[in-house]
Amino acid sequence: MKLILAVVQDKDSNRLISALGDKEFKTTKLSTTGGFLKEGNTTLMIGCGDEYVDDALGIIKDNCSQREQMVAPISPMGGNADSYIPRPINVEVGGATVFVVPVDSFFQF
Ligand code: 2BA
Repeated sequence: MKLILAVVQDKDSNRLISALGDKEFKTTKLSTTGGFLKEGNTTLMIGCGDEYVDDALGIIKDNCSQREQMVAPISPMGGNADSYIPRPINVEVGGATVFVVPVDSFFQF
C-alpha cells in the first residue's frame, strides 16, 4: 500500500477530489500553506494499493493546471531598505507536487 501526498492549488482541489472519487479513490483534504508564497493550498492524502498509484497520478496530472502568479518579493535582510524598490516577480505555481510513500501498516478501528 502507498500513501500519496499531493500538494495542489485550492482552485483545482474540488475538481480533483471529484475525479478521484469517481474512480473509487478515498481522499482526505488538508488545508495547508505553501512555505514560499505563504498562501493557502490543499494537500490531499490518498491511500491506495500499489497497483493503483499510476491511475491516481494520471488523475492528478489531468486535473491540476500550472499557473503563473505575481509575487511581491520580501525586502533584503540587513540591506538598505530605503533604496530598495520591490518589483513583483512571476513564479510558476502548480500543477501538483506529489510524494508517494510506502505504508507499513493500515488500520481502521
Ligand atoms: P509554495 O512553497 O508556496 O511555492 C509556490 C511556488 O513558488 C512553487 O510552486 C515554485 O514555483 C515557487 N517557489 C517555491 N520556492 C521558491 C524559491 N525558493 N524561489 C523561487 N520560487 C520558488 P511549486 O514548486 O509547484 O510548489 C507548490 C507548493 O507545493 C509549494 O507552495 C509547497 O506548498 C509545496 N511543495 C513544493 N515542493 C515541496 C517540497 N519539496 N516539500 C514540501 N512541499 C513542497
